[in-house]
Amino acid sequence: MFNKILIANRGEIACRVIQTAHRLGIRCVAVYSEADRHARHVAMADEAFLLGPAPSSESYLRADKIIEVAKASGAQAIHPGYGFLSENTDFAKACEANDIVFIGPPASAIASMGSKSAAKAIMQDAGVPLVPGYHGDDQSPELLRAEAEKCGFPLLLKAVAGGGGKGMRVVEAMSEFDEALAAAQREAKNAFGNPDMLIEKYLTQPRHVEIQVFCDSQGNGVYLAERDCSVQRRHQKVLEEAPAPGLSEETRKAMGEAAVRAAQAINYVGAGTVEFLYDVDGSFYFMEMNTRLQVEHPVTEMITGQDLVEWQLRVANGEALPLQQDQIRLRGHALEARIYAEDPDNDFLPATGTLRYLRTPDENTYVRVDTGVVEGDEVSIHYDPMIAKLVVWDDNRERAINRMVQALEEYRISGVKTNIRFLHALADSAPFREEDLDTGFIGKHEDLLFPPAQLDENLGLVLSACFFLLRSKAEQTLPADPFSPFARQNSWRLNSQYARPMTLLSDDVQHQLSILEQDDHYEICIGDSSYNVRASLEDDRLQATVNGHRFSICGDLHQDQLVLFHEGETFHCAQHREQYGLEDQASEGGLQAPMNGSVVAVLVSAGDQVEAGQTLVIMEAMKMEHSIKAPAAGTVSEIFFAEGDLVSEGAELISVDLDDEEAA
Ligand code: MV4
Repeated sequence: MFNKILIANRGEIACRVIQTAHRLGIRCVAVYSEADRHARHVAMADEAFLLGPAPSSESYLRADKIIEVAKASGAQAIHPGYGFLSENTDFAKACEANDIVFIGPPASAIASMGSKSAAKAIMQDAGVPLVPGYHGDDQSPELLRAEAEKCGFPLLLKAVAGGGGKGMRVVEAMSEFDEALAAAQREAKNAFGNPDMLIEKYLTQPRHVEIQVFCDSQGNGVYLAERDCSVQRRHQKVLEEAPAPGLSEETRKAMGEAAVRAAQAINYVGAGTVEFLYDVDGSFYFMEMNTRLQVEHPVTEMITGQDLVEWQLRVANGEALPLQQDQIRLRGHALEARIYAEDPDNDFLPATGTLRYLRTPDENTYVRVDTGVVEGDEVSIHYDPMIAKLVVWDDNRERAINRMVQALEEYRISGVKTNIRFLHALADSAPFREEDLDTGFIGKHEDLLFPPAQLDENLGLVLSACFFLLRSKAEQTLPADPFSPFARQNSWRLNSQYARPMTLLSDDVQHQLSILEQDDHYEICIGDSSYNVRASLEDDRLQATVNGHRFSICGDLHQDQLVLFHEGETFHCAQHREQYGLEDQASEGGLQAPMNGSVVAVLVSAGDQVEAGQTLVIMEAMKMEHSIKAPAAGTVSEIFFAEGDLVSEGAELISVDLDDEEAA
């Protein structure tokens, strides 16, 4: 086996490869960009080399530098992961030219799958079923019309050079054909530099079912069952599972054998995936082949009990496949949900920010988390916004879904928007549970996938108030917190009848609460509603009984901002305070942003003389304004931000030279 390999990737897949390599006693060389200096994959590796600036084109796509690092570090092989250089024929060739093993298929096999029409021709010869249609070189409009006529409607025009759904057009009738063809050709020419088209019968409700194949360099090939990846959004997989619900043993065998024929037709070596369209009537058709280890490989590992990265390493090392076809057994059902930093309520716009609070479900036989990030990491614009893959397994699909729903509820992230609630709604939806799957699933069931908040707003406010109170009580033993209600010893603590007001801001609305502490419980009033509450807080978990209803709920309190995690959803609120305390500000006169937010107003200019307590800057976070005040009299020396700027917590906003007598 290799002594040392280089992992030409980042994030969860780099970590995943390192984990198996270490188990096999192989040393790992990581590469990283400037944005990834402190990344988990770098920390896990035995050594790591800087490639360059954050953009992939200057780091993870720099084939030349990566090969140089492999040679300098003595790595015998390179694992490319997925994405980046994993399906780059030039890179595979460059490895070979430098006597480094590329842990993947031969460059020629990658190249064979580059063109859709060429791939279809190879598959036809290998006896792999194709969607009826035309994939010839003759692209004359007359011939294409005749082929369209032969194929029937609806049909699909696909760019020969396309992929991932780009350059596709559905044609419903011959009367639309000429115009659709011209448009599709124009689009394909612009996007891929090649206007050539395929014609296919359009399947209206297909499923995406793909077979995991593996081949060794002795010519053996096996399939490790299938994955159903029908739940996609804009050609982006969201939820994957294995085995495919409802697929018969015969279909699995036929599809698996077709996939192995497909791989062997291109002299494949290593891990590959053959994607099929699976039609409602049980027929299946070759779609494309991915010549890499895929993101969703863990569901296959869970149902086969095999480590596919270990298989890759063994095969790349020239060993025969670890198992023969009849030794591959399937057990139970696995699901994978891709947790993304994105905003489902804003058209799934990628989200960025700091993973301020990050808790994952406990891992065991049933639950696996593949991730490349830790709490405190930054999710940047530079790379894929996937935070983690949550993988679950159980004896059957229903149990596996229950595990998934439970695990999503235990996955808690604040600081960056995520799709966790969306995944929770999806996995728990009736049509998903009922196996009503096809590639249109998300579009068809939108009404179920964006449910209104489940936690009643008043309840959320009451629980939040408890969290604020109990956290501040817990911090009482620490140096005095001037905002703690318990700092008001005279009026609050000693007089049990004093009702303390609390202002909470949620969803842009201020809520006035009044809290009366009795001997062993609180009476909390919001408007006309009154809540009898008993509560305790241990670390980040609040146990509260509200009018007899018991909650066990976690929260992340940061400055004045609280996020409560409730059954996969989050409840956000902020405690309103009159002002930011002078005591909080740096005594030297450097005034820092107390939280992430934006600058609403800068009320002074450089050179201005200011008095103690004078408001200098107004910030806004979560729609609430905070005044930044001068800690003492002095002169403004520099202002670092302007109105409208976004600032990060801790950033210096303004500096004030304090007058001598004050500064001492
Ligand atoms: C199809 C199809 C229906 N009929 N081909 C989309 C991506 C590309 N690689 C193949 N795709 C499709 N090809 C025929 N003849 C429907 C799709 C399709 C799809 C396929 C798999 C997963 C998600 C999809 C979403 C929309 C359309």
